[in-house]
Amino acid sequence: MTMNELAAWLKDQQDVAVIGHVSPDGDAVGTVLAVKRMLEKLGKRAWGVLPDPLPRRYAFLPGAGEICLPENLPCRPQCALAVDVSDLCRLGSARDLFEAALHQGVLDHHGTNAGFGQVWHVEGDRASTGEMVLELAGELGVEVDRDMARCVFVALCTDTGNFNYKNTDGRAFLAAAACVQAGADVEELTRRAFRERSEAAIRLLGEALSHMGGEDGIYYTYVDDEMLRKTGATLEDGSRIVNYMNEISGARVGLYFEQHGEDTKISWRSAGRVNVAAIAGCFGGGGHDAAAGARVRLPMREAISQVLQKTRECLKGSEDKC
Ligand SMILES: [Mn+2]
Repeated sequence: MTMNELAAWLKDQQDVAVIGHVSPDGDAVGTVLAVKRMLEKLGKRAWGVLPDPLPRRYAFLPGAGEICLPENLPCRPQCALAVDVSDLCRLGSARDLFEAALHQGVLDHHGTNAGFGQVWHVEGDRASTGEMVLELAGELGVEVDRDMARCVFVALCTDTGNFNYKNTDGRAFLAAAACVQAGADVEELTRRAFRERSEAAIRLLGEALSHMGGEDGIYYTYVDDEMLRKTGATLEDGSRIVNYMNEISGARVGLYFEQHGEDTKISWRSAGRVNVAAIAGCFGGGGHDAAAGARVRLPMREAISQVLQKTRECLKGSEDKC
């Protein structure tokens, strides 16, 4: 359905759980918060729900303290709206909540989103869900206040790589301008959400960089339990290390591996032409052309070896096509 129809559908709802995706990023958190606030302004009851704990770096955003895990919701809202969620699996532990809702809607920008729930508005060519949420506000007739603008600005920054990625088009900048005009404080928001790190996080970065490997345009590094113990850092502190692998001259794909008990979590970043979502898909994951992830039930060493091999094969394949 169109944005206008989704807005009309939302206006008919009374109580809404606004749900983001597993491993929530700034686009998920920012849009959950902004949409929740919009619905409240319309006199509805709304809850912000994330299937995984809120990353600390977004805890300063207005309303973040009220976000809850599905199991902590005080009631079962009749309506569930998934934002920035590309498919049912990405709802993780919030999937039951979504599926049990009488009314189920989706607002998203992932090209791979084929639609789920009962109603959806998906625009695969939009850089972020944040951008779409500004339009939703317009359709709902809600004025974007400073708190919403701050949340949406962080959403825009996250999915455009602070307006660096290829998806950064004129619409992304127009959305950013609207946020700034509505009071988004660029320096403070970007510092707190993206630049500030704990000392332990910087030490962890040092550990990871000293263990990097790679050749032929594929660079990788990893974080294991031993590094976390040594530095006192948490896995969350490693979330941006992958970008360094992608900044190496000549890099085509940057990779980052994390140990999660028996699982290994993998992050891909593409420096340009390579569609890493397709590679992540081979391991049951997904994402965008330039940034993707997957989680596999393999020890890290084995995961690194399999993923490097597959990534090499895919690069070879994409060269053949060029
Ligand atoms: Mn997004």
